[in-house]
Amino acid sequence: MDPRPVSGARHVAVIMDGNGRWAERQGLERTEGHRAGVESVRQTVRAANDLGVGWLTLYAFSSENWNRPKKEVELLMSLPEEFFEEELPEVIEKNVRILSIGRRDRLPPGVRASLENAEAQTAQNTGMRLVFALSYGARGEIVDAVKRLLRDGRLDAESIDEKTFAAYLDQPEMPDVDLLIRTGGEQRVSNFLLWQIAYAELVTLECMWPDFRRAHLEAALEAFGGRERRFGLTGAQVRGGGSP
Ligand code: V0D
Repeated sequence: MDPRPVSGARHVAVIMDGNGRWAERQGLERTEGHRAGVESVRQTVRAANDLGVGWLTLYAFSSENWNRPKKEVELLMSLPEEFFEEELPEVIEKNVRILSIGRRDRLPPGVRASLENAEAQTAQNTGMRLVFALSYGARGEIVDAVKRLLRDGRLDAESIDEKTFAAYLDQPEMPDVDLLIRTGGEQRVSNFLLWQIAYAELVTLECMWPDFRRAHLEAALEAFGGRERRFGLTGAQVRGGGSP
């Protein structure tokens, strides 16, 4: 079993929204917001690791983001390599394992290569799982899972349950999300991790992603720790002490 995190949240997922608006507000190009967002990624990865989070999943690029202006997509696609150039030594040193979800066949060869290099170099690591969602959409992930399941051809309909199905998702080992954080003020799920967020607590922040720091993560985890999760049961059932 994973060691119990200080925070109580085993899997934290983040929709890193508000980069473009952060930049436009100060008269900068949207791409400057994305660049600034990389610093928040660095700080958040460090903080999550320090706080004992077991899995951290970051929504970096959706399957719909390919429709952004060409210049913006090009800049975004330069960020994974930039990130690893600076951060991979520390990631390795801290025993963090890099993983990804999403359609990697759609990524430019250079991005794919640097991602696969990072995955390979950290494949034996046993600490925090750092998952980048790239060219990712949750409905697409579920459709891909159905395809793999059918191609596999071993399962008859009666033997499929939630557990066997989940093993065909992009990362079979990924646990359910405990805490989903969205920055940038919108209160939407935007096709991120639909299967895995079934019982997640949702924290939405007005803070734009480039302004997100360790203290925001700590506050969100604090809010999470203070909420009672009922998984469809009554409060009395969850707390125990006899049947109602
Ligand atoms: C821009 C805010 C890190 C969100 C954060 C390709 C949008 C900065 C990565 C990254 C992006 C991705 C994969 C990987 C290592 C790092 C990243 C993109 C955008 C889109 F293996 N930040 N980051 N990727 N932004």
